[in-house]
Amino acid sequence: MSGKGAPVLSVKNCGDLRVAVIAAQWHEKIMDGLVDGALRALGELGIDEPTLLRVPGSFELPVVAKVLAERGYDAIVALGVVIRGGTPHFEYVCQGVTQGLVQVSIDTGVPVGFGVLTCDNEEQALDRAGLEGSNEDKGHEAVTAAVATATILRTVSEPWRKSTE
Ligand code: DLZ
Repeated sequence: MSGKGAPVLSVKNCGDLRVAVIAAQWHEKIMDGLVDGALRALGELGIDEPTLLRVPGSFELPVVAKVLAERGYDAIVALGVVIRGGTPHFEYVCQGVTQGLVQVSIDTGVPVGFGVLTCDNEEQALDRAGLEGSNEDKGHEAVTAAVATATILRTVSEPWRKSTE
């Protein structure tokens, strides 16, 4: 999947949203880039006190996302890096985390930003990690998408609010 065609999102009036970032711990350098990008995006949006939780691996992201969504967070951002190995384990972890996070967002109505890199090798992941020399910044992107979606959902329940002005 190419990063070409990504929208430039304008997100306003979101400084009061409660946002949690959950980050796996495998592949430390790449994860550091994703977490930095996510926190930078939150700062740019005026969300100054996000919750940041670390879980062991990407497979553990959905259960924590579910509990946080049920505790009243307006948006959750899940960050992880899964790199293909020589066994089918990669497919099981990717499928579990992806379906788990989709299920959390649909079941709870809380948007979950998908910042989980699923790559064939470390080079691909580094290119998406928001590090110096990376072409993409998926932690930043996942925050912006989740918060944008939360503001849209808020205009549904509070129609007098505008999400982009
Ligand atoms: C076991 C495992 C493997 C092989 N690879 C990764 C990976 O590339 N990225 C990641 O986030 N987690 C990996 N894990 C750990 C699983 O996500 C999970 O933490 C363990 O299977 C324990 O439930």
